[in-house]
Amino acid sequence: MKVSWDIFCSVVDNYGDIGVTWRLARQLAAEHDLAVRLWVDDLRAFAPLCPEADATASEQWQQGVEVRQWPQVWAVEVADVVIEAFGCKLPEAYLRAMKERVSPALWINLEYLSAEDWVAGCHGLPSLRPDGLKRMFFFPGFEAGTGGLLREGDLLARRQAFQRDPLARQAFLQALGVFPDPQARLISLFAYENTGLASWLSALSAGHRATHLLVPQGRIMADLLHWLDVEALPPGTVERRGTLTVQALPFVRQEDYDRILWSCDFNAVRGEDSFVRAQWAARPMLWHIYQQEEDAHWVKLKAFLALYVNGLSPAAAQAITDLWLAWNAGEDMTKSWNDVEEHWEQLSAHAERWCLQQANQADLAQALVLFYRNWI
Ligand code: TRH
Repeated sequence: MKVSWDIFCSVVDNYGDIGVTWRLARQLAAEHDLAVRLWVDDLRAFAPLCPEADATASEQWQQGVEVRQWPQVWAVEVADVVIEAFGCKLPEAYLRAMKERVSPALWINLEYLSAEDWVAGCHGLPSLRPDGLKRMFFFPGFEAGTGGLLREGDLLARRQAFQRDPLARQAFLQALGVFPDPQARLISLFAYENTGLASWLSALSAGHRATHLLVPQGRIMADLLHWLDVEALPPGTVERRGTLTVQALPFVRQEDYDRILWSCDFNAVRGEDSFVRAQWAARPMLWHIYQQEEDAHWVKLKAFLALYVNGLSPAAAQAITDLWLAWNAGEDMTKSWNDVEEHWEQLSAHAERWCLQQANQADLAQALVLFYRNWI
């Protein structure tokens, strides 16, 4: 019999919680031959990532994963491994069933990704609860001693094959309705609301290089419309300002979002999952971090930058750091964008190097499976 895994996802906002857990669930089922159930409390966030999904179904099978809506009444058998994603709080009835289980289940709290240096020290630590249950803390991360990053076994090979094949890229973009000028640089933009956007778009539109900007539907749209001075930009629509072409895209399935990242020369991403996928795309990028209370996100942003710029010249490191800090503060991007353009080649080579360096770590699904094997 297959080892059974239950993954619990509570959708707080946006797509990160479901994005990460859906990706993990698929990989565990596909690459580790596990029986995986993904429990989601709000399936409306799932359907855009997986358009075959039925947002109203209490149970459905998608890509080898049993996807379940959190029910009103819990009467299910506890799995061998229980993943509580991002501290989402397991249902009381499920916890009671865990206490009654004859052989204990491994209970893992999968934490948010952070590059802070305390992460390796806390990764894998247990916490004993007053009710006798034990919960293990599992931290994704960028350095040895952490749980690593989500990365499917064949991801890099698929990405490299796609990037080496201009016809595959062209066919993919055409199917999306994207026909960039052959010399144009392609940039994707997935971000939260940002007051710095106008200055970046102005710098792009006044640039000496043509840029084709792809913007999937999302929270940045209002700032984009404001700068363009248009009322709406339905998916597919193209607007031109100076050397900048702006094109709205639909929100695409998760697999196709990867291909967008692979197709672009530069990717602006946000949150957690798109941030990791942009690193596997191996192109220079700009991260809009998810804002936290009391500005806790700044520490995380700077911790990642400190790792990421390793190996860049001081000037290139400063340029990319300034760009990321300006973006996340919603400040003027003109100077930092021009500085980044000066180091374009170096930043591009660095992105590939960073990707390969990160791929030396065991991936997160593999690390979880190993963690379970060592635990039993
Ligand atoms: O949506 P997000 O802002 O999610 C955030 C973060 O995860 C944050 O840490 C968390 O606390 C908060 O949610 C609750 O960004 P993220 O993590 O990049 O998730 C977006 C997902 O959407 C990712 O899996 C990629 C996917 N996606 C598509 O599938 N198609 C698309 O067209 C786009 C733009 C994204």
